[in-house]
Amino acid sequence: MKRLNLKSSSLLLAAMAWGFLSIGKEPNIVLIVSDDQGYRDLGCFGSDEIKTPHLDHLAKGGVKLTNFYVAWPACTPSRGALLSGRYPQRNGIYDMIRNEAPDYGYKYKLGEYEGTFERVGGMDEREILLPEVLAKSGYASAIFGKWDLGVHKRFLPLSRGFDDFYGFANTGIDYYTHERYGVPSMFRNFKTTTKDKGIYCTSLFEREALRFLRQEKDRPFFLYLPFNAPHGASNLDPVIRGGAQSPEKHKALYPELQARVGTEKRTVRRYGSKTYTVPNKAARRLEFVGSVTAMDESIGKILSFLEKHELAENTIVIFLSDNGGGGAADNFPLRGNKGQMFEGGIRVPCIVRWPAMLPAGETCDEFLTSLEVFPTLCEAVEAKKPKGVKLDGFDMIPVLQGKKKSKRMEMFWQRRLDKAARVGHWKWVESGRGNGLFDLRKDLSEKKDLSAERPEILKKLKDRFANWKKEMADAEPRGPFRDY
Ligand SMILES: [Ca+2]
Repeated sequence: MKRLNLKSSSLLLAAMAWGFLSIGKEPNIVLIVSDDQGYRDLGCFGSDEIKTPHLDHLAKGGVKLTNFYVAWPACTPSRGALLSGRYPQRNGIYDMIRNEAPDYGYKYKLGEYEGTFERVGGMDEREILLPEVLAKSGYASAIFGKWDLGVHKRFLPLSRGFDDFYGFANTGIDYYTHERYGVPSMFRNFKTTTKDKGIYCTSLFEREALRFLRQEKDRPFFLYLPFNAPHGASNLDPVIRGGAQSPEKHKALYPELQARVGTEKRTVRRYGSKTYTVPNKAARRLEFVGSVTAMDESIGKILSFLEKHELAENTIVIFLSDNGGGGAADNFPLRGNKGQMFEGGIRVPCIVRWPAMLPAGETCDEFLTSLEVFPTLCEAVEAKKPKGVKLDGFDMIPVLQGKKKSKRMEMFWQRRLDKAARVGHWKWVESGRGNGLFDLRKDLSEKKDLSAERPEILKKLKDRFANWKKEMADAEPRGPFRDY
């Protein structure tokens, strides 16, 4: 929304008298991120199982993006790229900030945990994040949920432009204890808190979001709401850790799954090759869908607040999953899942609603990515983009309005040794999970490898990837993984 360019105070007074001033106000921003939700884990993305009435309502009032990617197939780098507007390899967060030892059954003692990478790693302080830019335009910014970009004080949200933080700073917790493998992990601003231990965390993030909205509704606000649902619980107990956690109330909405709940034997190698009795597939899916519906209900309360206070018209609401579905998710019709370079790892459901500027009930199949979010929001609020900082995306509003084609011609991904490139409708994957050249226009499920038939296309994509790698290598190095 462009601000009205009112040149004289008399005109301003006239505008106020006519009640026009409200349309000249900067838009509010609500950025909602879910965690490991699959491409088909929303009613409006084709699921006939999962119940997401409020997200479906959001889509009806805005634009559904069906060809939208994140910059990395798992949590930390995906979020870093979203908030910096830069490729993971450019901003420095191109791997997870997490300890691997709990995967092998190791339990940290608190004092020892303090010195681990999960505790000391974080987003390079030279990176400029979205709330810092918005603050310069007078925005109040808050984050409630999963931060995932560093636990030390200098990395925490309040050191990176946010005014208000309630949530966890590492990459995953138990939904009720708020512990990460036994380590208390809930924060209020700079301090950990155990005050709400035992309360389902989605409800807590909703509570804090509504508090912030009540407090800041009369000025421009940026509410970042990265839920941890439906990510698996980071609990040492393999029975709990097997998946998401849902309140009973929301599980009761899925009688067909409930009827099939049971247990099964599973050998978990990373716990020293032991066999456990764990929840069966239906039970894991039940916790998963229940946690999504609980999150959807919380999103509904945020949307209701906006409507009740007549803020919906000029609030940009963006919803996306941080990476492809993992665990009990449903990524149909995409191949692969979280962590992988196939579409199921990187193409995610996304919805953008902004009634003042965007059409309602539309579907956009243009090639777009989460790297577009930062420049889009800067443009929407007329904030100055950070000087001298190379952003990797562009304003996508004209594309969502149906006025322009997407400027995105290519996108690249690398996770350790796994690589992928998309150039136009062609996709190349080279990974531990499989290789191939695919024509996404005809083969969205990446079933038919065309490497042998189209060597010239394969070469072109590999060349573009090499070119991108060189550009990333030439960029000013950023920590914590890269030496600088
Ligand atoms: Ca995730």
